[in-house]
Amino acid sequence: MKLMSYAAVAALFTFATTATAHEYKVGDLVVDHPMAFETAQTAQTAGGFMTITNTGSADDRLIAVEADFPRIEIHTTEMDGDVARMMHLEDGIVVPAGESVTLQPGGLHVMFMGLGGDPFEVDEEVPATLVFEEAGRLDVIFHVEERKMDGHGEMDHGEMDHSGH
Ligand SMILES: [Cu+2]
Repeated sequence: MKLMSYAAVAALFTFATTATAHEYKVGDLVVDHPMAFETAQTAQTAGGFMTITNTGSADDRLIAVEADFPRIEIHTTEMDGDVARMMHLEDGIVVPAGESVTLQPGGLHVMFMGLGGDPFEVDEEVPATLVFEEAGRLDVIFHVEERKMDGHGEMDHGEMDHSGH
């Protein structure tokens, strides 16, 4: 009886989490929950976030992201006084062997550029291809989620200083 009840709980948990979490694998890499926040109608850019885990014994590197936008860059964010400044990472993001790297608001992110009047809307699915130096190409879906206005760690990319490019 006890085993069955644990199994039932596990099944419920799995069912409940698959609604929002999604995961992709290529080679030794696991990409967890690629997502973006909804944008304003006039936004020209949107940030993409996810966690990349390298289960292998060799470092890998996210070198590019491809999707149906005029331009996509990999950015990091640095504070310059009170101003969050985004920097284009020309060499991409290293994912060290046995470690995870998280792209999140206020830090590393994918920048979809040139939205051109077609904002990201809640529950929209944005297909993209992640290009890794070693593991190769991985098709993923960035799921667009509601932007929570709680003032914690959220950024309006449209108002950020891009002069670091
Ligand atoms: Cu950016």
